[in-house]
Amino acid sequence: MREEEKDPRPYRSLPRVACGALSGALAGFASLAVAEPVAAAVRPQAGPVVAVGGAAIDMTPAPVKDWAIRHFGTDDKLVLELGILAVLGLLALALGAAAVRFRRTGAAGVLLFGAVGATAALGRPDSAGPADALPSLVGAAAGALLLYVLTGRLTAVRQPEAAGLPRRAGKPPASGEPAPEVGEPAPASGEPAPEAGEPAPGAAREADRVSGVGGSAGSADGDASIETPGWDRRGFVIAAASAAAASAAVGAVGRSLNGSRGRNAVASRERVVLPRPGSPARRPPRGAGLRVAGVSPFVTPNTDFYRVDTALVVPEVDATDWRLRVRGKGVRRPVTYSFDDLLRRELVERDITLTCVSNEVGGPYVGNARWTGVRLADLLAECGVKPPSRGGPADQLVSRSVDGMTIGTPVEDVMDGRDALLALGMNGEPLPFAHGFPVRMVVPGLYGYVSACKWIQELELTTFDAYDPYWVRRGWARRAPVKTQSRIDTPKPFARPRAGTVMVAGVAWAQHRGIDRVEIRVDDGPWQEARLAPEDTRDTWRQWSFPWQAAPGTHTLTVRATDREGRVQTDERTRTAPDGASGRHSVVVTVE
Ligand SMILES: Nc1nc2c(c(=O)[nH]1)N[C@H]1C(S)=C(S)[C@@H](COP(=O)(O)O)O[C@H]1N2
Ligand SMILES: [Mo]
Repeated sequence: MREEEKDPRPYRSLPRVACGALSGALAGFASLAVAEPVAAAVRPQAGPVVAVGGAAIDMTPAPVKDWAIRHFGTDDKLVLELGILAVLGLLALALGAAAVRFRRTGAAGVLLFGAVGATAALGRPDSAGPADALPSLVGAAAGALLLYVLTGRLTAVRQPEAAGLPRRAGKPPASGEPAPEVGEPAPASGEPAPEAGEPAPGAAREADRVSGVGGSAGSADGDASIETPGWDRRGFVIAAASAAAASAAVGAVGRSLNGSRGRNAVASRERVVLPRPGSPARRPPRGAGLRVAGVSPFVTPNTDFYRVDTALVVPEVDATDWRLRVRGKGVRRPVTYSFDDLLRRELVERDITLTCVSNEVGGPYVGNARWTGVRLADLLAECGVKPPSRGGPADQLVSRSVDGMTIGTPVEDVMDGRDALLALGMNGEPLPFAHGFPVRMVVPGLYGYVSACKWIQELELTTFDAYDPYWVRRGWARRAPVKTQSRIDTPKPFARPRAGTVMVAGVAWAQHRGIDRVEIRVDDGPWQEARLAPEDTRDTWRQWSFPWQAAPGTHTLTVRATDREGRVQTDERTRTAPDGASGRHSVVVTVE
């Protein structure tokens, strides 16, 4: 108390500003909460945070995105979403604090945020039309109204009949009764609750008027004859608490509506029974998976398979009403396929290793799975499509996903006899949602961003001249065959193995060309041949191992692969952009 007596003004003016800030936070919360059920009715992806997050992802320059992927991995989206909420929260607090003084401006500010959200939603590539603006707009309208009402409580000046009231009390006049607000919740985080008997907090002017009478704990009586315009603390707390409760309820309803949408998709996935493939995968040769501890398993389990995409919310598509359209140059007439149409075709099953162009040398964005699907080349041929080498007018196949991703693949590659698939299954189960349920593309030999469209819904035949898909517009190469690469899985960097025989092992890949040899170098020594596990297909990675007679000391192990076209993995280090990292993986270990 003593401190406040010294200079009461800043402290006295605080609680009201804090309540303003709290109003701002509540208005933000209400906006997002009200947007939930509206988004559930319109489209979950049209929700403000998802839309703004999606726009942020799209506007992020490639190097920053690469950095984010590197540092946060698959958590990059969570980090982004939390970041957006944190920024929104801070802005809401500031807006609320300002709204104590400028009530209309505060409310207008909330509407402005709504406009930003709506603009982001309308600008999303998967936007379904003007309705996408509704979640942000309706939410912001609710938030603006709430802020206006709450700050109204803060500014409500007690008119003459208030004279004689205990200064902050919402209670009937009672002479000398201690102000009842002692037990009230603190108005905002960390704000000390004003103590009983303090003068009514308020704008500096009001504080001036009452400053002579307060300041001593427990003496709430003051001079009842002074007119003390105050604000209705009790009314504010009640209004704020009800608003918070109502927002939480509305938000919860919205969430559950969204959830039920998802449940239909989940149910549709559970109903899928993949028929036996007419063309099963060849059984991998014995020994394709080495028995060496620490090496990546030959088949990557679905739960461990890397995931790279721009989707803030994994699309949950109901297979029952999923359709794939095929249209564009050289397509006789546009054709639409349902999920059942695909299931009725001959299914092929193939082991194919998928790699991301954002994979650093030695990085984790590579996995090998057994995919079940239909032959993409056959389906295109049925629609009248011819590859450029046979006179077809389209050289680029653009796949579009339900979330607006566009991916461009050379028509020639898709139709040159390789196992380009519209995949429905991954390692014996329907595609997991995160990996593209109900249908995705997989094309051996090409990085995922130019071949592996998940949640696919359209195939458009066009040309590389006429159209640049999503990543190409962001500076990545139009065409991107996978570079020959190898990785040391064991020992791990900075491991401390015992001297003697140390098993060095890992994987090497050069999809669609095949791996011919893998060599290991210890420090600056000669390249030594590693033992290669038998090849499954040239579209899959190969494991390799090398029994190293390790002498004590710190050593650098380096690996290089040579593909079937005789190309040795280059030593020249490049970044991932624009067409995949090159260079050799090495690991430093200390032998004890
Ligand atoms: N719809 C959609 N499909 C997509 C992407 C995406 O962002 N959206 N990313 C692509 C990239 S860059 C890669 S490497 C692969 C990754 O597939 P996975 O997540 O199943 O491993 O999906 C491709 N398909
Ligand atoms: Mo990728």
